[in-house]
Amino acid sequence: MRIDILTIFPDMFPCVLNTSILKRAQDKGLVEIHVWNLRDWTTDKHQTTDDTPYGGGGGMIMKPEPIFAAVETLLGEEKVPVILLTPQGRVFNQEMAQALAQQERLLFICGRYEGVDERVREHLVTEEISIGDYVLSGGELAAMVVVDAVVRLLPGALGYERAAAEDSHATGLLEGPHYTRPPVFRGWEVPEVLRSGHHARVAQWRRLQSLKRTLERRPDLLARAPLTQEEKQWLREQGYEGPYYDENENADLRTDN
Ligand code: 6GU
Repeated sequence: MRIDILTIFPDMFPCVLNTSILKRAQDKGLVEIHVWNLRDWTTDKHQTTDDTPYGGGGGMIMKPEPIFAAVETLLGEEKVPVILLTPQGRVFNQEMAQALAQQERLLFICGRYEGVDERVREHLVTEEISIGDYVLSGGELAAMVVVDAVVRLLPGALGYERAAAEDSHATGLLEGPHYTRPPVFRGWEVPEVLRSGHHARVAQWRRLQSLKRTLERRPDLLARAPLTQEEKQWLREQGYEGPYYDENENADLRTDN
């Protein structure tokens, strides 16, 4: 995969991109990430990337010319998703990360909070993404979040390959508790079942813990998680009335189409 990031603050990126999984994925050749300074595509002496809004009001708006010039230089005729990070975008989730991870190439434009000239959205951008319902000063942190979520899904990016499939949200449920040594810490014990070496019992216990935690903290996720009849029965016994996700009948419950 190749990822290009266009920003007026390129210095925000190296630390995040050169650490941990993102670093290893690049070192292994799974992804090539290029961060570009949008100012390099300006033509005036002051390297202006923004201007005052038509119609008045506060804030500055990102000018279209440097953004178009940069994207056209970087992509040529290649058809690549051009993703604008903006609080007005579709709220990012694990399914979107999985879809982006299938692409050969992605280009991210980091918008500043006040906005981007609408012609960029209309004629250049193919997708707009937000990372949640709060306000950031610019799209840079959001781009890093999306890039991290996508790159860790590339085959070979994680040391432990099953981890991505078992992550919170990949199963549609939150993950349950995890423990490591020591078996007793300040008198607090690791649950017996995890030390039993009985793999089937461990798997069953973990699934139940996931279900419990999701019911307590994020019952909204239960409507979108594939569950067995037994699990639905257990949830009913806990007082959860539904709705449930059904791959055939309840496709309309999904918010992603
Ligand atoms: Cl993508 N940009 C900004 N500026 N704020 C955000 C965001 C993006 N996602 C959530 N808040």
